Amino acid sequence: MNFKFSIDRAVQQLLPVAEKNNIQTVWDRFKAQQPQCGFGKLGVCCRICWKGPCRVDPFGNGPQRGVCGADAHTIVARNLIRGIAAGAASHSDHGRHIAMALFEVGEGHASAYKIKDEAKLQQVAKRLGIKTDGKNLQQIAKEVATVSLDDFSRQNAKVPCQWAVSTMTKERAEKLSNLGVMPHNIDAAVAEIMSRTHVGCDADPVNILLGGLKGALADYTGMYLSTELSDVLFGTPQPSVTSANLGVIKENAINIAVHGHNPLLSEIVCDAALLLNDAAKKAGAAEGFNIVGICCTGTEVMMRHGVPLATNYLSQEMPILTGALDAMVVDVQCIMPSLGVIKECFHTELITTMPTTKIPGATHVEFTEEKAMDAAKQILELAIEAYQRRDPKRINIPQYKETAVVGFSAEAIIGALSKLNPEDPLKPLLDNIVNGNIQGIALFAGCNSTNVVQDQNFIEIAKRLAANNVLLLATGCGAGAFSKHGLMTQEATLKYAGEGLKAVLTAIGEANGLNGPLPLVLHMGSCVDNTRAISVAVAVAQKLGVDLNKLPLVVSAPETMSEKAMAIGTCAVSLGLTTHLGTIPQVTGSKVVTEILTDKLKDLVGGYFLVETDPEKAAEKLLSVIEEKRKGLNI
Ligand code: NFS
Repeated sequence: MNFKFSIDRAVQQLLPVAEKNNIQTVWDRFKAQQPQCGFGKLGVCCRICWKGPCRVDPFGNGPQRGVCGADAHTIVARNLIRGIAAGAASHSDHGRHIAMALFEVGEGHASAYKIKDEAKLQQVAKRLGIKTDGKNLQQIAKEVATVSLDDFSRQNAKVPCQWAVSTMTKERAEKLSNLGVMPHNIDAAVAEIMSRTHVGCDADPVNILLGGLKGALADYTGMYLSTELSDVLFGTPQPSVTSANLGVIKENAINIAVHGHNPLLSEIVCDAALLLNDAAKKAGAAEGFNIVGICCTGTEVMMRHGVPLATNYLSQEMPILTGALDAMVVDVQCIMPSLGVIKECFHTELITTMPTTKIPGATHVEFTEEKAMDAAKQILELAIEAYQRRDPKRINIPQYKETAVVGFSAEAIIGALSKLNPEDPLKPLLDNIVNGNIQGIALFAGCNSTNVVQDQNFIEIAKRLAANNVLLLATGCGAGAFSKHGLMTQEATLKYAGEGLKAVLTAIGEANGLNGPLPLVLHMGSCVDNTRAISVAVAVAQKLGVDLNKLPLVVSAPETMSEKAMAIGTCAVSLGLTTHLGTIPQVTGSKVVTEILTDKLKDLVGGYFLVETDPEKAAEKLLSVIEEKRKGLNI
């Protein structure tokens, strides 16, 4: 087996197991797809109507327009923003679900849930302009949920989404409103993209891309409320020590992986596992239930409960190959349909839970807020049954696991900084940015992709930036990569951080009683939690009296692939941030679209996409952006 697919040693150990058992993994299927369609890669294939499919000849010899007359620029722009719409729909559907659950709690229903962070609820209410005097928690919860749900249903286009305008700098909100890209309704922004890209509608690539910006800001709105309302219901993450990689699966426990994105079910699975732990022991598992995470659902429970992470997106099939995973419970998004095939070769029970995400081969246990605990218990019972079928001879758990210090919500970061300066917690951060101990900040986000060696770009770029005193933040599968490879540890700080960065992380760590520095990469959560990083950036920008595009802050999505990532990236750019992509977006068939995304947007919103597939060069380019921003601030 060729090991160039992943730098994760646990994956390397299990790929031969797959081969031996005749199991196709994501990498085998990727190979079988070669050569992939060149037209699709360039974004010049249009399948929007049934006169097609049409494609434009990128070399200029063949047809330059589709049957309806759409040229490459129109086709590429339409394809891109349809992806953004899908991403925005996914994140915000997740947000709607959380908001609805909060509403139910406010109504006194959904007994499995309660408000775990009252202070956050008050703070969110205040931000949304909700008066709280004399109201009890339930009333406030209901009003916060109602105002949040208004962002999905408002028909007055003159009133912007409240979660968007209340969370960015004033200048940014004005700029985006003046450009006509501030959404007034998340669902309407998604619907607008679908309608304007229908056959015979918007053909102007610039106008189409502006629609994409609006969709990305709808995505921002949905992500922001997902994170904040999840904190209200499940608690705001605080630092804790846990571990990551397949070594977290235990031979003497009933192992259950929670996978997907929405914490509504996984939270209750964790609660139920504690309640029913004796049943697992009675079934013969000395250590009871062992819950482990995959993708962003994994990240959500990792951030709040220190649940260890089994793996990130691209290697999601591997936990089944250990022969010791008894159940995989999935909710929504980033779940490979192949799991339903692979689990047939082992004893693992694959359990779908959402009516919109069913997978052939899986057992479906429908999840509802009202009966959340019942569903969780049923899932645990299925896991116990599967455990009885486990074949000890087939167990092969790669003994790789790294310590990971996680849980760096914005509140946790400000809390840690306040130990240095209780009156003005941001001051130590700003002082160290100004004096150059910290040159800048990089937020790593996004997925893994078969287009690159798994995790490699993340690790290489991060090490390079850290050596150059860039403070590193991470979310989503990027954070998964760093946790699996030991970069969320104090040791990594001592080993890889430049002197200035090391001094700052040590000062903060010591002030917080950690007997050493903060970890090299701060885990800020799942992909919707990119908004946690934005909230810190907005606070810093406001304190400096500048807009976000002036900050020495860059975003890097070096292994990105999903439509959600397209939406997040475009959202970061719309907020004014330089955003690196390490995989080539499917837009290069249009010179116009490519130029807008990588250059012209800079004039319009301050942010732009920086595409660089070579990790070393990418790090260099990100460092020059940071340097340029520092110059702009005269520091
Ligand atoms: Ni983000 Fe999370 Fe991972 Fe990519 Fe998928 S799990 S929401 S989309 S693959 S980072």
